[in-house]
Amino acid sequence: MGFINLLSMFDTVNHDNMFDDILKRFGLNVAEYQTSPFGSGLINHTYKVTGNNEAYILQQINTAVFTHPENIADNLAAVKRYLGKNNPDYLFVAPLQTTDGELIVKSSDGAFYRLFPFIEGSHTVNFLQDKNEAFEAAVQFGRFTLLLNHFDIKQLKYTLSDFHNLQLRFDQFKTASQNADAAKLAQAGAEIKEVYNHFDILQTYNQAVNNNEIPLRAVHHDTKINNVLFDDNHKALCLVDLDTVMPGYYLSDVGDMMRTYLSPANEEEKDLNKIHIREDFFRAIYKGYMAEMGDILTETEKQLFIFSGKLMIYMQGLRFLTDFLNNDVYYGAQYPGHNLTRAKNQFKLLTEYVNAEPVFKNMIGSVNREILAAANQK
Ligand code: GN1
Ligand code: MG
Repeated sequence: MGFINLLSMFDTVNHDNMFDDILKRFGLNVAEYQTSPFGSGLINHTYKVTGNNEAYILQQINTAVFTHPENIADNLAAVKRYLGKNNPDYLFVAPLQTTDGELIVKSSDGAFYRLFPFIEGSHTVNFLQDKNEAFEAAVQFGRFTLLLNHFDIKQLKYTLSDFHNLQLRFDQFKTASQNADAAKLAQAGAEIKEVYNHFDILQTYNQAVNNNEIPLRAVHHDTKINNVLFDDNHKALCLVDLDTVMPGYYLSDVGDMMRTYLSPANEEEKDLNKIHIREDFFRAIYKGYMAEMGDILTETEKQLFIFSGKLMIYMQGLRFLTDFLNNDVYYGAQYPGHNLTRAKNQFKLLTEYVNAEPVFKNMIGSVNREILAAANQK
């Protein structure tokens, strides 16, 4: 943490240091490139490498989280092979190979890195203001799972086991609350109560997954808006941050879009009054995702569309709260109580979301009627 803060004090990292060895492995003449911190992910550290009229993205994998980085490389290689064969025009941003044909490089201090091409003319959106961008993103995440519909997901390794397993997240929260000191428990009293107020979410989740009511699919698992690259005309170009591509439920992808696109204020917002639901963004997500996945989702999956948002908002609230109780070991904290503030934010979002459910139901009905009418006209 301290180290990365130090780095960002300088705009550019002089390359005669830590990254030289890594960039050399990719055949780059390091004297020609400069490296600077890039992006805002909480888990991996990302840099942009520029020079020689080209650009790359260099990323250090957080191996405290991804304990088997080779699984990430294997997954992306398998998906790349499949898409390259079946959908050659699809822009899949896979890591580049070193001159030795490796997809991941271990630096002398034991850290793991990979290098991606920088997609020219692309930019990321950190604050979603345009519902068409929400639509574009939803199309991209839907298309990804659609194109992999016949890909054998047994080829995918779990890069993080039980990543979106809500029962496990709940159990981790329980353990954390048993171990936390009294002061922290008192501070988090209202949020702990919220966990139990929304216990029905855990029950619905368990019902769906324990009875195999919904299928596993190849999903992205991190659908926040800055994991989609856009062009200057606000059209989505492709997906990035593919480390958590693995078998999972479509609920993860749609639900995390709900969690991160619907409110104009993001998970860092301390002023809870700024958190509210932009209903037209829900409509955009539904239209975009269903345009791709509408024909392959099962009826049971479709019935859980609105539930997906509750699932992911609740899960993130649990995760932030758990980390607060665990002294911020996972997400880190920029100020005391940071993860409790994030948890409060997510539980406020959950309340707003639940209140909007009747509106969401109506919207789904009206979009479905539109789709049907359009189909009848053909
Ligand atoms: C982490 O690193 P980043 O910001 O892409 C986390 C997500 C959370 C998110 C919350 C591997 O993602 O699951 O939703 O923080 N990723 C991992 O901001 O834990
Ligand atoms: Mg991520």
